[in-house]
Amino acid sequence: MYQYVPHIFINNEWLKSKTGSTFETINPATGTVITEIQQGSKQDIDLAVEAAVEAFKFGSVWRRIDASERGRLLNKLADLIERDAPYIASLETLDNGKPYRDSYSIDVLGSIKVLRYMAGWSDKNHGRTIPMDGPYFCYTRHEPVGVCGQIIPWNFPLLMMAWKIGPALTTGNTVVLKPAEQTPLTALYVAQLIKEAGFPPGVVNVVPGFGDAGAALVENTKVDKVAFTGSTEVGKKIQEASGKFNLKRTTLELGGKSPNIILADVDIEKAVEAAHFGVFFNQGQVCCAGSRTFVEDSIYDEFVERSVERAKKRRVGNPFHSETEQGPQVDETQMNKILSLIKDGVNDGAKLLVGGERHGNEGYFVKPTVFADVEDHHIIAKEEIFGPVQQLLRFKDLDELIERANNTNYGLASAIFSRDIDKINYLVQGIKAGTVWVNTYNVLSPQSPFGGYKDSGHGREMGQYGINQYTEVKCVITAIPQKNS
Ligand code: TXE
Repeated sequence: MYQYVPHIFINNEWLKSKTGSTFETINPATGTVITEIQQGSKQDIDLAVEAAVEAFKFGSVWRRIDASERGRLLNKLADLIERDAPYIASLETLDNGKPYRDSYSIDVLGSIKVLRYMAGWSDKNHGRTIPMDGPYFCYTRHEPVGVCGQIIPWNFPLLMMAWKIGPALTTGNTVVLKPAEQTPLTALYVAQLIKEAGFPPGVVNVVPGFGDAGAALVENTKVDKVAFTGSTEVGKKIQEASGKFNLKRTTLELGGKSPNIILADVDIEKAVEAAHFGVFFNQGQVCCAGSRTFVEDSIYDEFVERSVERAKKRRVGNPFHSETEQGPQVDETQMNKILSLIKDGVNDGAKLLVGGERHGNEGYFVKPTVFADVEDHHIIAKEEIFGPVQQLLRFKDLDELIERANNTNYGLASAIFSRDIDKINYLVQGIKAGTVWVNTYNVLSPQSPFGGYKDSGHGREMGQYGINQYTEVKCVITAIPQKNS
């Protein structure tokens, strides 16, 4: 069953890198090397793009198959991932460090759901006939955009692959995907399954590598669209380069500093648990993490006390143990970034109540950390920490709160916890973010759109909104001898 090699996947074949370079992928729970990966760079990316161009050529096998057949292939891929689910989940935990129970139930099962949802769209994304003025027959075709460059991060390696290839393939595009350098293993495993499912050569190509390979993909003029999930810093570079060489379509899903608003009327126990999950899930490495928790003045002290108690109980350790809630951060760089931001929090005068340091001295673990008395101007209230660090801020007035919640360059997600429907609706309209959760957090599904306002990016992924980002609308106008209604 397990045939894949950690090479570059082009035209359904495994290739060594043109430069001969390799890189190591590390187990973040121990700091030890898992294996060596062939390192793709510009030459490999260009070769992969050629394969994707060829597969997308007018009259190619892929262009001529029935739309329903694209759906069947995606369903087959989902079935193969399901068949190998325990293996893939283990690979994800080994490479990324997330608890196995999350890898299995969220990343692997979630990816299967996304692929099946997207498969269902293959023969349903139809155009329209339009009653235009004059003696004409007018209709639209929803055509694939073409060759899609897809660059994904390390926090949900498999799931991000599914979010990217699912909508691209169901609508008939071809793909060159670059996984993150920290976590290439599951994408390469799934590449093997793509071949086994029966996708024609060149339809999906996977090139592991670093930022230079990503940049080469964005700069290649034969690429029609780039879909990126990652930092806002790199997102801005991608947007710029996408307009510089040819005018590529872009969808960007970037960072966040999402407000999670807790009003005084809540069931405090449930709200504490939800806010804890909202920021600590996935070691805090979540773009939509509730990393600014605004708590109403009258319950603030109790909320702080209970949040600290909850953080103390968080089970940190070996991600393969079934009781573990929190594994290591993805790598040493991320761990050090988090520890440095914690220092900034202390220096700015926020109150560090628990955690604040490395957990153990093997691997890249950070203790669950809670800060109280955080103020809007503190660095930890402004920068994306991407770690297990909770910021508790106090508020008194709703109008002032809306202004404070929106006082950020980001606009990815937000949440409101309350039983007061009028206050909830008021806040829903005031907050600038792509998602507002009400009395829940981190709930995502293949049917509902996800994406950001402002510097959190543009475009939406998943749902029908996500499908639309992978098609061009062609308007066909044909003269007819006579018009009849
Ligand atoms: O991100 P990068 P990094 C945030 C989070 C994290 C920070 C840095 O705050 O601490 O970003 O993480 C590829 N052209 N998020 O450095 O660099 C890279 O190889 C094209 C939020 O890992 O943005 C990888 O495949 N591609 C986020 C991908 O971009 C380039 C998830 C993401 O890496 C490139 C991850 C370039 N010039 C980090 N440079 C989220 N939105 O969920 C790098 N890459």
